[in-house]
Amino acid sequence: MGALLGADIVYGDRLPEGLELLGLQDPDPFSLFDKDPEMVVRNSRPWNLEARAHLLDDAVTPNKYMFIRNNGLIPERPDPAAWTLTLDGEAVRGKKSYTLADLKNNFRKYTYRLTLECGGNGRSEFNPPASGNQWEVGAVSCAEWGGVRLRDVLEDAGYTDRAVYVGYHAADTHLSGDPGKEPISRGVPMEKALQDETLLAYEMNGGDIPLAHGYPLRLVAGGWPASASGKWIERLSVRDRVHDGAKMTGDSYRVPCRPVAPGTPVPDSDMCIIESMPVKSLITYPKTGATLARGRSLPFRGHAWAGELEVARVRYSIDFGSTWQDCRLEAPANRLAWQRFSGEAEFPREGYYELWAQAEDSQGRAQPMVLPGWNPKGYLNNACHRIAVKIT
Ligand SMILES: Nc1nc2c(c(=O)[nH]1)N[C@H]1C(S)=C(S)[C@@H](COP(=O)(O)O)O[C@H]1N2
Ligand SMILES: [Mo]
Repeated sequence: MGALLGADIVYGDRLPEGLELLGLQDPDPFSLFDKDPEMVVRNSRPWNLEARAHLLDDAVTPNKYMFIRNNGLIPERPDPAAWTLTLDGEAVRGKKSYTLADLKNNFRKYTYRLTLECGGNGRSEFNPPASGNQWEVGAVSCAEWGGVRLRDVLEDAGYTDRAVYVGYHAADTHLSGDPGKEPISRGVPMEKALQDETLLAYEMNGGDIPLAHGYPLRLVAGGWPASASGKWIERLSVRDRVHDGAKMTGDSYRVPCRPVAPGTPVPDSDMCIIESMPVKSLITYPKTGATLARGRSLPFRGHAWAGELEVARVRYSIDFGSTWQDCRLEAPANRLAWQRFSGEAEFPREGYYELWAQAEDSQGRAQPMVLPGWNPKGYLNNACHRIAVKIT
């Protein structure tokens, strides 16, 4: 440790067990993870960072603006030549392992833009407050992921008709340091695992996946809570039951199957696993607080997404939701990619305004204007996004 610090640790023998030296903690997560300094750090152990709305303006989110969500400690940079992926579980036909080279050479490569939103994005608004990272709006991204179809690998290994769920096991370590405990081990039902767009990705935005985002191999299940998209994947278990790994049970990534009054205790049997994420949108230009001279119209834009569904329309309001007008809405680059919306707002006179956006999915469900259904861990806040605008 002294070598790392470049100095002798004079009272090193008296250091209480488990205490980390301040000098070994990286004070600058932005350079550590190649993130823009405008990103917001929500936690340093484990590392959790989110974007601000205006940083998410790109159609394809670059690494520097991608949120990071970790439940445990990021593994040391793995040796890609030594990395293997093993398929096992009650419903696999034959246990089988693949090297990264096997995956790259023996399977067709697919590239998709996939929206990943943390199930807890927007948690900070819940009342009574929910514990966990106090995400505002920026725990969402739409990067371009390249890799093999999970389906192709599952079919290569073979699975029986008892297959129900694919659970992941990864190389990150539990905060306690206990090697017997996994920080998180979630997954997806077979139906989602077999979708065309569900990838075992080895590339992000045309290069290697950055370490914090799952290098060298991660699952990407777009449109579902991003916790289903395991990073640093070493093992996939084809289960004959709903996967019961860490954070699959209790209040983790589960919500009351039917709405409850805020603060109500919910019996375990009434909690359901979050699957497709609800419709949502974000105004990414201009930045909140924009000022504009009277008589000019304000061009604005953003992205909208709707889990497994397409976004059918996006509307905007400048009068606190009393009246709405349609935005332009583009088709997604591919299924499960977010969609660009845009418009020009006209303001009748000088003063303070808010620009609100509201998206509606292809089944006619629209974003609520205020906080939706309370749940113990503060998931699925898809309330309308607003920005402040001043006309001078
Ligand atoms: N192995 C592993 N995979 C993981 C996690 C984790 O802690 N460990 N966090 C999950 C959660 S909760 C989210 S929201 C996404 C975040 O992905 P990102 O950090 O690449 O943005 O990764 C998911 N995959
Ligand atoms: Mo998450």
